[in-house]
Order: sequence, then structure tokens, then C-alpha cells
Amino acid sequence: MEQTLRQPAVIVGVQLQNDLHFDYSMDELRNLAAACNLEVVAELTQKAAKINSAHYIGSGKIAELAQLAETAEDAVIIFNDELTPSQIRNLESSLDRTVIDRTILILNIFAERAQTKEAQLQVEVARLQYMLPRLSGMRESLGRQGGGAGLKNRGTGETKLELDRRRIEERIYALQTELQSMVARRQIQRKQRHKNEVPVICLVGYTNSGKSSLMNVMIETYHPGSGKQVFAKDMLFATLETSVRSIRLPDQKSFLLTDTVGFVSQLPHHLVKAFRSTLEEVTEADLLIHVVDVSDPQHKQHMEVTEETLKALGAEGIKTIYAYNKADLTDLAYPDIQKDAIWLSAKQGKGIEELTGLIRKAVFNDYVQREILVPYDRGSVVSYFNEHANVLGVSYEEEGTRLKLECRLADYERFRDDFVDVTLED
Ligand SMILES: Nc1nc2c(ncn2[C@@H]2O[C@H](COP(=O)(O)OP(=O)(O)OP(=O)(O)O)[C@@H](O)[C@H]2O)c(=O)[nH]1
Ligand SMILES: [Mg+2]
Repeated sequence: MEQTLRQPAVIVGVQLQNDLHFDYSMDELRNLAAACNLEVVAELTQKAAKINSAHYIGSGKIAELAQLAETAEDAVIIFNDELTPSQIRNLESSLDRTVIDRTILILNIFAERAQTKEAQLQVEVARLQYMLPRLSGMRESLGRQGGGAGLKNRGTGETKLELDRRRIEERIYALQTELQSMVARRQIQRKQRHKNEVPVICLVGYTNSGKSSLMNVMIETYHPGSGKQVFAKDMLFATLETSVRSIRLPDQKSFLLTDTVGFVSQLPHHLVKAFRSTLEEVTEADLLIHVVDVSDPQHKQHMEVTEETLKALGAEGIKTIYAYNKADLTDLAYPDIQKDAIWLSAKQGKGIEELTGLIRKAVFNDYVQREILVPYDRGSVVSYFNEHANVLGVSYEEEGTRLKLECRLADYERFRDDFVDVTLED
């Protein structure tokens, strides 16, 4: 592993009166900073009735902050919120330090972790959109990637700033065009799936709750040795792209399981917007599995954030199963089911059958059990059911193949003219 020297940082937060989760969000800011190779050396907090529009913190606190920043010469100052362009400008000029905010930390982590082309483009769009209004105040050390070189003398009279802005706007436009064609391609794939009527199930939840681990244990349970596992790791935002896997249960019922990017409180809105196309899967899901790290004392807050984010994406009101994961780290009994909730451990693979039971109830409730007789000249119907239904018994009779099966009502109706329903005759 590459050894990078960690740059010192001072974190700053303002606690508003109604903010009950302030301490937690400051802890989270430390983790976000650590993920960006910044080491928090000091912290400044303030209780206030409202945010100061010019400097974010009260003017009395500026001097205190400047003094704190003296602890380390090259310390950057990180604010636990998204700062406005003018706040950044004002703060940088009063403090003579690089000032960054929670948003840029998250954007940087996303940029570093993005693996697929699409995720990379999405993060870049979000970063550029964030930078655009902040260009003038930004210090050279930050964000001005690819600026400058080779563009001298274009559009005489244009300032460097205007040039930068125009280049960024052009770049955003080009990226968005490229993204649109990717989205269109995926939409076609999704439509195709819809035609096949395979239920789509999405794993959603706070970052690090165990979505990818749960996906992997489902794959291992129903497709052992397939090597289709996804990346799971103990870090913020291990997953930045949706991956879809087809899961086929032993009785032939199959569904698509989608792993998605985790949510975090104050997820930058540019990022939510940029990732909207990736997360479109979620809005069209037949079922959500909301994965919760029940061992985290803050899991209720995580659930709220997840639900708010889903709402912002337009994915509210979708049938949901709550998967209280990491129960092995608690004193709770597991596996345990209560209504539409299950306590389980993805790590130990405990509770997977029970979860599957809940999934069955939620998405395979349109199945019928029938006994049918398919004439021999309709052999293709038999092979269709062998492929798509749970065949419980077969016998060959004079008039045709007799199948005892459990199949989707839609399939039953689709081939209704091609067989005799023996169940009705008995
Ligand atoms: N003890 C315990 N650890 C778990 C369990 N499930 C997942 N983990 C661990 O939690 C960490 C995060 O797991 P992931 O599956 O990557 O979580 P995620 O929700 O996909 O995270 P993001 O992709 O970052 O949003 C990993 O270190 C897992 O090994 C569990 O049931 N018990
Ligand atoms: Mg993941």
C-alpha cells in the first residue's frame, strides 16, 4: 500500500438548537476526513440559533479558529456542512487557510472509489457542478485540475476565471451527453427485464450496513461457487455502482437482486442528482430490502436518513423488508422475524432462509398450484414450464404430459389455451 503523509485538519461544526445528532455527525466528519487522508488535530464547535451567512460561524469564533489552526502549520479547515461560495471566500481570506466542507470530502471519496466508467462520469459531473460557483475563491491547491495549460490566447479579453468557467461548463455538458447514452442503454435492458416480469429487488441502506455482504451471501447460498460476488469492505462508500445479480431459488422462482451505493447524512445534493440515474433501479424496484446495521447505536438515525434519501429519489411507498443486520454483534436474538422485519447476520450467513421466506411472501404471491395436461403437440409449453415453473410431478399419459406444478398466474393464463387444467376437472 502506498504510504501517504496525512495532512492535518481542524474540523468545525455549528450545532443548531434542533440538531440532536450533532455529535454523531462530527464523528462521521472525522471518518470522512480520515478516508481522505486528513488527520483531525483539533475541533471547534459552536451552539447557535442560526448559521452566520457571511462566515458560517459567529464572528467571535473566527479568532478562536485562527488560533486553533496555528497548532499545525499546514492544517486545512473542514466545515461540517456545505458552505456557500461566499462563505468559503470570506473564511479563506480571514483565516489565510484552505477551507473545505463536508461536501467536497464526500465528493473526493466518491471520486477515488468510483470503478465503473459511469460512476466516474457521475462523480466528475457532481464535482464540476460543485466547483463552478466556487471557482473565484478557490485556492490553487484545490480542484483546479486540468486548468490552464494550452488555452492561452483563446478569446482575447476573457479573464482566466471566465475561461475556466466556460471550460467547465463545456466539460459538464460533454459528460452529461455521454452519461445519457449510458442511461438509455440501461433503460432498454430494464425494459427487457420488465417484459420477462422478473421481480426486481434492491438492497438499500446506510453506508457500511452490510448490503454488499448480504448480496454475497445470497449469491453463495443459491449459486455456490459462481464467483459472482461483489466488493464488500469495512469502509465508507465501498460500493459506488449498482450491480445486479439474478438469483434463482431451488424451486425455479427467480428475481434480480441489486446492490446499491450506501447513503450518508447530508449526502451532497449534486451527488444525489448525479447518481440519480444509477439509483433509478431503486425507484422501479418491486421490493426494497432496507439493510440496517443494528449494532450501531445510531441505526435509527441511519434509517431516517435512508428514508429521506429514498424520498428525495422518488422511491417512497415501495414495499420494504427491514433487514436488521450484524445481529451477531448485539445481544438480540437472531434469526428472528417480526412482520416485515428480520434480524440476521450476513457475516455468519444466519437468517438467509428466513429472509428468503419474506422475499417469497412479498414478490411471489401471484403463484398458483395446478395440475395440467399438455397435449404432445404442445411440447414447447412443457419445456417453458420446466424452465420457469416449479414442477412437482410429471407423468406421461395417452393424451399428453401431465404436470403438477406451481407457476406464476400470468404464465398459467398465457398458455391457458394450450392445456387442459385437470385440477378443475377433479
Ligand atoms: N459482524 C458483522 N459484520 C458484518 C455483517 N455484515 C457485514 N459486515 C461487515 O460490515 C462491513 C461493511 O459491509 P459491506 O457489505 O461492504 O457494507 P455496505 O452496506 O455494502 O457498505 P457500502 O457499500 O459502503 O455502502 C464489512 O467489513 C463487513 O464484513 C454482519 O452480519 N456481522
Ligand atoms: Mg456495498
